[in-house]
Amino acid sequence: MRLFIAVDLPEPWKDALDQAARRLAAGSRQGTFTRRENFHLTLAFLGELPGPEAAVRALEQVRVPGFSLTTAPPGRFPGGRGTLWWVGLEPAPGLLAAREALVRALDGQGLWMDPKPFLPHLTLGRQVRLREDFDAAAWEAALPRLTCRVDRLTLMRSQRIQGRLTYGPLYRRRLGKP
Ligand code: 2AM
Repeated sequence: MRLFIAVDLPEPWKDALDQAARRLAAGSRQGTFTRRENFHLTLAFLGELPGPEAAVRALEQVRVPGFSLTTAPPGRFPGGRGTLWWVGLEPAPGLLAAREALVRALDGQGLWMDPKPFLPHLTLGRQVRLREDFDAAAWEAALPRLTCRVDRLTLMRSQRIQGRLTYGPLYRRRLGKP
């Protein structure tokens, strides 16, 4: 099963991100845009594993306080078949400490093999090709700055169900008091 560890986002974040993705979609001639219920922050992508047990053990070992999360400006990862558009997150110390602790715990279970630097982002759309008349500056100016507290991490399963990319929680780990 395809697993990753994520931060769930509050409903007002999902509303704002959904709006941003819809406005981006309206200005695009191609792209797959994130469905409202799928918005999350990935802290660690684990890939295909035979089961959730080792990831649950790793999460049980994560002992860090809850932290605050704040959005940062949007950005893009260019690709051959179009561009991935995202909203960034501030690399605040609490977020980075939680990610570090998680990577150490995953490594302890033999689950960590992603050498890429951590670039916290919320994906709005993949394989996007914009229309010529898209006003990126106006789109960016309309993005609200969002802040929330994070008090748990979630082990998620990614599946295609009837052709739809679907994420489902398998286990939640509560974080400590700051
Ligand atoms: P993305 O939003 O940048 O595509 C579920 O697929 C989550 O895991 C998504 O947030 C996705 O990030 C991330 N993900 C998928 N494949 C990945 C990979 N090879 N390396 C890192 N993260 C990945």
